[in-house]
Amino acid sequence: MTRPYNIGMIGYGFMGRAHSNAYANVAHYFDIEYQPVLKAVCARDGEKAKAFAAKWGYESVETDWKKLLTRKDIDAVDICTPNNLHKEIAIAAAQAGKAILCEKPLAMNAAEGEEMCQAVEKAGVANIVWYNYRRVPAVTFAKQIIDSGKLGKIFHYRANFLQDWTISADLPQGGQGLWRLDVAAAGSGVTGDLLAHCIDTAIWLNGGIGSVSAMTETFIKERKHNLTGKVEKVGIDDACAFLCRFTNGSLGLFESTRYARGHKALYTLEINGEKASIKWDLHDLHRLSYFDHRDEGPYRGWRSIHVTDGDHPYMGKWWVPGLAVGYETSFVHQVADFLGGLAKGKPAGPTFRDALETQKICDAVLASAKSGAWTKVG
Ligand code: SOE
Repeated sequence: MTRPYNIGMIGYGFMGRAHSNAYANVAHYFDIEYQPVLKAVCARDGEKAKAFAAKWGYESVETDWKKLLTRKDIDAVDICTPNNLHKEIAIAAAQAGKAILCEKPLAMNAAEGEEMCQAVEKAGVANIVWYNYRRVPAVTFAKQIIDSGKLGKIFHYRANFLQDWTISADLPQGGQGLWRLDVAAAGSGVTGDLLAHCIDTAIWLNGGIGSVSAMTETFIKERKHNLTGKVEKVGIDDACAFLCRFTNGSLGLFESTRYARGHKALYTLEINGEKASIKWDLHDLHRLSYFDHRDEGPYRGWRSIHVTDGDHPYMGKWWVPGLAVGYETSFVHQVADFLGGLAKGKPAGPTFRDALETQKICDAVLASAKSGAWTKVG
């Protein structure tokens, strides 16, 4: 039996498209009881919201998110706004009894995130944060390999997220599309935007992080602000690198920047264990590199596994073996898992509580970069 599950989405930028595509397509590929209905999209600019609704098939438009939350025909609220609005909307949505799918990072900082966790837990509403990379089939496969014990004891975890889109000093900060450069809207720069992804994947694959030692840099110190028209100080971190100790004893090395000329969205991770290692690269997202020391001596080497077979995570739902899927499917998988979990009474993660851990690590990273000292998480 299937039943409708009405989505009210707040915001309609890049992530609004990625999420809408997932809701629109999930039932074509996955057998789910709750079938998403694109019920309403909400944005301050009514004309733009209407155009978005027409393009993606939303049934109605709201221009005030508070009004959206009063609607009885909305089951779940998807928060795709800049980070500084997550807390207020999520708490109000929880109080209105709505399930919540919130864009990453959960909040501006861990204190805000804690309030959000308490609100959803008190209201007992389902909640998830869009850390989508967990659900790239090759990354989910990495999780299965690690959980099966094939790597043995893990010594090293290494991750990068490299981009180059903010190098020009002429690029303004603030407003639509560029709020990620405005500390008042984003909370931080690459730490909350990009490293948060790497941290979420890392703690999912390799467990908790106990302490960090970080450095950050803001290469362009002032930019014109789109909302005020004035040249203003830049408050975000343009680049951030940190060392850390995982609670399982392994060592971590993370780097993110928007100043790595030539790299657009190069998220890479590598894990070295006693018996085997794995590597993954977002630019080649359907492959997982695997090295197993137990292979017969002369044949030992890195294999590049094309993660497109029916027995690879999620892949049995797509095409025939050998045919790859892309970035957008990680969002489809997240919706499938969330709704599948809902039907079973146990919605999938990362929940707000899981994402709070990432937020605490981001806070420790920023605090360490400021003080220059090793900093404990939490
Ligand atoms: C920034 O450019 C960005 O769009 C992030 O906000 C996303 O979370 C990341 O997946 C890709 O890069």
